[in-house]
Amino acid sequence: MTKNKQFQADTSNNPTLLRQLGWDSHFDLQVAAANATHTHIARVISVQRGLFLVADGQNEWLCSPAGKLLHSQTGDYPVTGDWVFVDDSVVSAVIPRKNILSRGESGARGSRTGATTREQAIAANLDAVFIVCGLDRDFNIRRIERYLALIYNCGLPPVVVLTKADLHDNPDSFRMEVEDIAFGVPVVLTSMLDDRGRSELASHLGVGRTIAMVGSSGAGKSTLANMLYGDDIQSTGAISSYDGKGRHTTTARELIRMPQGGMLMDNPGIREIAFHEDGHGVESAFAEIQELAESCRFADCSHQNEPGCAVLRAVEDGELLPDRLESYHKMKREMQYLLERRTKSADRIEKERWQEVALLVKQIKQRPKYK
Ligand SMILES: Nc1nc2c(ncn2[C@@H]2O[C@H](COP(=O)(O)OP(=O)(O)OP(=O)(O)O)[C@@H](O)[C@H]2O)c(=O)[nH]1
Ligand SMILES: [Mg+2]
Ligand SMILES: [Zn+2]
Repeated sequence: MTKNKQFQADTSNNPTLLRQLGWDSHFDLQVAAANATHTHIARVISVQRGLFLVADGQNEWLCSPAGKLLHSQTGDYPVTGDWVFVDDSVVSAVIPRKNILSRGESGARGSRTGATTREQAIAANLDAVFIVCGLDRDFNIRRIERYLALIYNCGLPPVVVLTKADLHDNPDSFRMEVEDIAFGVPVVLTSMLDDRGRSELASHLGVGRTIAMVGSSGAGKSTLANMLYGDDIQSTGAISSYDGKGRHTTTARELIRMPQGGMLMDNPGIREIAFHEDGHGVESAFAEIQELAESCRFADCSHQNEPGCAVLRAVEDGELLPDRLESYHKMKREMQYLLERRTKSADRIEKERWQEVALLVKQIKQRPKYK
């Protein structure tokens, strides 16, 4: 089969193979709406130096982005997990996503260029996210809280995976600590030494499912991928004994096709966690505070110093940890900041638009009239 023949007609897509890579009826509808019958469909399984490694269930090949994608400012630049239209070896468009996991806005980064937006996106079209945290110095309950809020914000179901359980005699205490802040979220203990947690995690995979892993460098994501796969397919790194922080071992994001069916995405460590401006991730992540708040005297209680605040009372009574409330306030403030920033920039855009219109009107008025 020649290269051209292979990639030109839509009939060359095998629907069964696409479904194994995660294709479902949502995308059928998107394609029908796009009215694009003569393009090949593939999934981005990794992004490497501006090139996309794509797969259609039969082949894997590298593609470059079409010019119009490079200059797009609307955030529809392909990320790992995206379904794309490809013409030969050029990705021409992204099929509208079901969801996107992104790092959110990071206040410190300033510039709102396309490149910045791209950098924030981690993965598209997911069914669940594993929050991977090592039971060594990596363990940090406040960080897990932030990941939970981030993932809820994206509308995705989280699973907390506590790796390196072999380092403790009683790892269950960590599991319970996490369960206390992550209501109804599965918390799974794993260890590469005895495969515990393996079958429970494998049950989240399955044909058509896509799961991404997030967590700091050295948390044990690649080790987990290997354990679930049943073979060493991802390279792992040793932790430097000096600071307990892993070196960045996995540098290219990659969707791995799992023997259980489904795809697992091994991410490089996300060191920074920030938020989207929209969504109710904080509320979902702090469900118990939300519930207490219903008993506050004032409906708009900020739980800081108001009389009749049920949340503050719960802290006094020892039912709610002060750290937990502080964490809630901190995330709320961050959200507020992002919201304000967005409103401000929207105002500025509006202002600039009117300036343009005014200029245009002026030019029209000045134009000599020909009769
Ligand atoms: N004792 C113990 N060590 C583990 C376990 N899982 C991972 N490790 C070790 O932790 C280190 C980091 O593991 P990786 O799987 O490479 O971590 P990663 O999250 O993929 O890191 P990046 O690719 O840098 O994001 C390696 O030295 C592993 O051997 C475990 O269950 N028990
Ligand atoms: Mg890794
Ligand atoms: Zn209150």
